[in-house]
Amino acid sequence: KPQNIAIVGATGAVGVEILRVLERRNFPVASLKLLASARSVGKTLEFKGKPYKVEELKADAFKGCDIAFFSAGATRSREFVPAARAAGCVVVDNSSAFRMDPNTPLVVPEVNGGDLAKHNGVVANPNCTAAILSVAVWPIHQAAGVKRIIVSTYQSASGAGAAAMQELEDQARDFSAGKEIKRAVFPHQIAFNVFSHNTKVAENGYNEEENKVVEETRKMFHAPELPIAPTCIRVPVLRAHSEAITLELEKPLSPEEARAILAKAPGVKVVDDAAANHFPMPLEASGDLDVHVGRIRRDLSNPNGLMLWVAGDQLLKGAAWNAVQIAEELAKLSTKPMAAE
Ligand code: A2P
Ligand code: 11C
Repeated sequence: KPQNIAIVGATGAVGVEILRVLERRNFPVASLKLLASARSVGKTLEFKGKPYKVEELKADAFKGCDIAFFSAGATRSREFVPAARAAGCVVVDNSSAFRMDPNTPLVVPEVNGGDLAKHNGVVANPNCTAAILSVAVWPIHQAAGVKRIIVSTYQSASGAGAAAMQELEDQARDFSAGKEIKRAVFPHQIAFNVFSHNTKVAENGYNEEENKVVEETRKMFHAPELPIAPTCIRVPVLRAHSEAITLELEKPLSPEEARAILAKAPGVKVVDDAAANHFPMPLEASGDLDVHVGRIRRDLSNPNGLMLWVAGDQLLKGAAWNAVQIAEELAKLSTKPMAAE
């Protein structure tokens, strides 16, 4: 049945993509409410060729809504998700606010869609790096048991929002024109540079992004002790994150077997043409709902090792698409006849 939808953070990098994915999937929309800060009141955004006015996010905005997509940061989620729930709305939250709450499912449908069966009005959408990692690693885990994950990331500007993407473009333009480079969003120059992820480094020596990758992947895999060693890095790419992944498995898995498993895995596209030196690239992964996986090869330093190179659109599988996919799965569950007690 068509749903009454609200998008919180509709003007942001992820919010705009949610609109596009709802169109692309022909999601049954009865009504659409676009919410953002007071700064955006007066703006309009298009959905299926029609203009919709952006309204200010307020607690009373959720009356009559069935599903609210939240993508305006954890502070806004903590403040306004309770109002959405009180209005009877199911929330798909893209922020980190509820991800580690034991009563909130944290879901990538290809990995742990079954966890959607039990929620209390909020489903959390994982961190984009964790989502992309888990889509690629889960099928291998099913086949050969992953004992340890080592992952280094190459994260695009889009992970830090629309203003960060603009900053990369502006810096590249200013650099090329020989002008002084200005910084506002990132702590360091992003154009023609690479730096450690721009989140705070915690006491354990890992930054917040790295700690999220560890905790959230463990939660989705139902593997609370799974050893994961992450290094999260920002690179001057506009959109789509890449990840170099080394897996230690319970039993050996040949690259041929891994390729066959990944070729059949939902949400995965194998891009692995050694002859043409053609492997996953953020430019090609951008706009694609699937996570691209390639460089599928042995870890020559470990008989039970396997290595992968992955690129996934962080705004889509890492955020907007995963959120809409959750809503699609929830709709399927709610239309299923209830099992007899
Ligand atoms: P706005 O465009 O009005 O600032 P991004 O991740 O691309 O930076 O986007 C963040 C999203 O969160 C935007 O839609 C932004 O709206 C929204 N947002 C930021 N601060 C607030 C706020 N205080 N209240 C409501 N929405 C907010
Ligand atoms: C980045 N992955 O690329 C982050 C953005 O936990 O939702 C998303 C942060 C999160 O900077």
